[in-house]
Amino acid sequence: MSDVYQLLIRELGAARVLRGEDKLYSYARDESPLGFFYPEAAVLAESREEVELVLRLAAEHKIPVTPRGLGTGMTGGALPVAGGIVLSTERMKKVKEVSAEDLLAVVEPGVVLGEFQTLAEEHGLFYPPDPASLAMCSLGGNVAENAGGPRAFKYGVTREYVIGLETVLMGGEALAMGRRTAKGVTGYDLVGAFVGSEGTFGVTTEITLKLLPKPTGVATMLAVFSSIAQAGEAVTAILKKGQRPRALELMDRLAIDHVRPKSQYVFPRDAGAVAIVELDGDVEGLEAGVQRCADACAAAGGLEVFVAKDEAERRRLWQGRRICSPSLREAHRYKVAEDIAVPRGSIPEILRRIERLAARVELPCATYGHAGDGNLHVNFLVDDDPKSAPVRRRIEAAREGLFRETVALRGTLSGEHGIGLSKMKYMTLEQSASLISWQKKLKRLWDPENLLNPGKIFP
Ligand code: 2HG
Ligand code: ZN
Repeated sequence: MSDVYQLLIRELGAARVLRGEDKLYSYARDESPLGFFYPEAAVLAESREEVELVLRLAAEHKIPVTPRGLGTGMTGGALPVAGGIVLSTERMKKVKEVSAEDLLAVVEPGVVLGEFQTLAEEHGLFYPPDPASLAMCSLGGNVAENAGGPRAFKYGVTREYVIGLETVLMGGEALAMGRRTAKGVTGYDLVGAFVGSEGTFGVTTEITLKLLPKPTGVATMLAVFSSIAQAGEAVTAILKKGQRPRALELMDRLAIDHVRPKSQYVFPRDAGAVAIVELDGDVEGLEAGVQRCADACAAAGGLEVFVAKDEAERRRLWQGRRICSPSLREAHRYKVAEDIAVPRGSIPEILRRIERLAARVELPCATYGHAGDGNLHVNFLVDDDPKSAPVRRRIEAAREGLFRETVALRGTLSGEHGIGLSKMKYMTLEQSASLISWQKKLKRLWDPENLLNPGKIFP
């Protein structure tokens, strides 16, 4: 087996075939709380040909391979649980094309999302998906996880923007799929199937992304409530009014209080909950939309509404929202972060059930997230080491309880973070045995020996 690593070192150089615990430290973890899984080596590929080489050798020698973007995943999708090789595409950072005429871009998987959005905007274009980690996540990782974010409310998630993919299969065969056109129904939608497959079907080496014209106006407001229940009612009221903001987010009191120390935006004192509502479109039409959303918030019991007065204030507000997850993690080392989604109309009901559940398992719970999509980040705040059996039991009760309530409301285990390693054992709560078995068959089609990102998604 070690011959393979020697060979890779010979081909790519020792600087790109990392070995030994010290060098592998950052490839053994991700943003999940699942800890460290050390691979034998991390290979930093710089081209499709190199990805082909790694996957050919790995198949020949039956070495498991775990593809990796920038490691910001929250469910352990990039953890090399079976050892072997971590195949990182972080160095494949070329933006090959941005076309204002065809409204698309062609990129390599290692391009950082935030940098790509800025570049698109310099061309008068717009790439909507905006997970909170946008400054440090890669487009390849976004494709693997079908990443979402606040703007998914109006614009949809990553899958809606990926129109073409070049992927390398286990064994080293490269496959180009999809198109450059706005529409297309030639053959099966394999692009749709590969997006969100959590690195279990193939390794992405090139992505063709649909772009939109950049909206000319944006308005962002913050509505303050005394309770999360009222904020939830406001979300439903805005939806019922037929409003289509581009983002409709909630943060409860605990989430707000945790971001205060590092937030550039000063959240109103004593806020029990806030809703962040962002509208875009023609500047002229924005004011009326803001007013209608503000009215809906007031009718649901909103105390105050603040409209960001300029771009700088908008940015500060979003910075405050984006640091929810890291701020909670910093304060509660063992926090358990979920990302369930329920049908939009069930937001007030799931919020009530979460509150009851948190009380029952005796864990403080911070809830925030993409309420407009029914997608909530439910964070149980754990300070004691989960290695102790009573702590572990409470965490398990919280997670299972949450998933059961979610599924009872016809929701789903994951709105945007994927199943990865952390939610595998709950799959059967949501999906039938036969649906799971057909998905496993699909996986075997692309990777018969189960060498690509093994041990993920399915129990
Ligand atoms: C967000 O929306 C991210 O901030 C992370 O998806 C959420 O803490 C989390 O689970
Ligand atoms: Zn999120």
